Amino acid sequence: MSATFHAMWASLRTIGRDPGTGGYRRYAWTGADADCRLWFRMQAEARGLEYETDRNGNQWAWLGDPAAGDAVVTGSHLDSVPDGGAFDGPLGVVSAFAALDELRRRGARFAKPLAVVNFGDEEGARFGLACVGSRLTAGALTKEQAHALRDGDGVTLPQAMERAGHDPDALGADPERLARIGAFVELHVEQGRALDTWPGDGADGPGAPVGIASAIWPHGRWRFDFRGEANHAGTTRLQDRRDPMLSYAATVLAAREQARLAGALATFGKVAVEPNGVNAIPSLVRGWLDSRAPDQAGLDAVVAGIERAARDRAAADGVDLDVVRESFTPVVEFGHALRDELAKTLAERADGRPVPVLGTGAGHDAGILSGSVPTAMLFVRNPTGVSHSPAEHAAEDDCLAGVTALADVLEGLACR
Ligand code: HGY
Ligand code: MN
Ligand code: MN
Repeated sequence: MSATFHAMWASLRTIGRDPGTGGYRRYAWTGADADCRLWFRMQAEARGLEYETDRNGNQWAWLGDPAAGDAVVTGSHLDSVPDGGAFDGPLGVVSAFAALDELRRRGARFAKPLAVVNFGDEEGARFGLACVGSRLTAGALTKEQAHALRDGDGVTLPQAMERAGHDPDALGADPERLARIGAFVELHVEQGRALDTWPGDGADGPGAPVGIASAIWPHGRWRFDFRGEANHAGTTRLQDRRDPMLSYAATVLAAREQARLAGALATFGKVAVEPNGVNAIPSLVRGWLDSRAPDQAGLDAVVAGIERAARDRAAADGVDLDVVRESFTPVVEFGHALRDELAKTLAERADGRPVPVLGTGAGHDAGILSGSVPTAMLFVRNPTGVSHSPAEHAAEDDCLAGVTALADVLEGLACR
């Protein structure tokens, strides 16, 4: 198993990787994305799997006839955040192929169709909306809404897709495809340290290599547009300024305080300034807020508090403010039946020791699909908890334990 895992990891590792930082830039419908897609197709065809790209640009590799229905599907995404890590997404896709290899090695007899999937544009790094491929397929995003997306250079999603050879007019819900899926299981590197610090059960010390997801926090992205008045940095008196940078800076600090008070999370990680000159007071400052909370009421309260603080400060600065929600995912509670079936399978394979069940604040395609098909997630230990960073890492033994666990649950779901 480790040989095929390593071979896949090595062949994927260099695609879209920045030689300076070691981080990844695999954005939707770019050259790096095309290279990832070619990689996926080669892995599928090397295994004799039936390869297809669906109307929304998601890639599927089938073992067995999809039309038979009740398919067991596993996979994740290959795109990244700007300067992201190697594991977020790819670990789930590589592990899916490796788990299939392992089932074949075991001589498993497949009673249902099985597929490996790569969902397109999960991170929304280029067009701002998370999980575009799975949202379109689930009908949570319309073709018209997708066509309205544009990147920071003004390129629309349809233009980018056409340049990449994919028909943007084909976009849309795919209920027939979803109706053929009996279960979707996504393996993902944990984006936190819950598994690394999981209390031991006496026989073993703390920590566990693999866990099962219970829920995903509600979360979203809001764009704050602060419009002031461009002017000369060297000649404009302080009292004469309408400086949007001040309003933005105060809002960033207010976001941190609101989140702290509410036991939630709020991050301004992306900002765009016009005209962005050292000696010019900005005319416009655009800041993107990512906020998440354990429940919807908490999220609503945090975002409302941040927006209130932003409006108060903008008014004081003589600055106009528009706030636009660009992405939102409601709370996801993974279905207990599939979750408990996975927990039972993994406990049986671990001499009865229970596998951790844990929630997360990170969004995933499994969360989007959970409204349409039975979905579950497996997490692989991340010893530092760091993610969305070149420093993201998971130990080789834990990655292989994840493949074994995924093979075990797929065997339980798809094989007789
Ligand atoms: O932002 C997220 O939670 C995920 O990485 N898309
Ligand atoms: Mn991510
Ligand atoms: Mn991810």
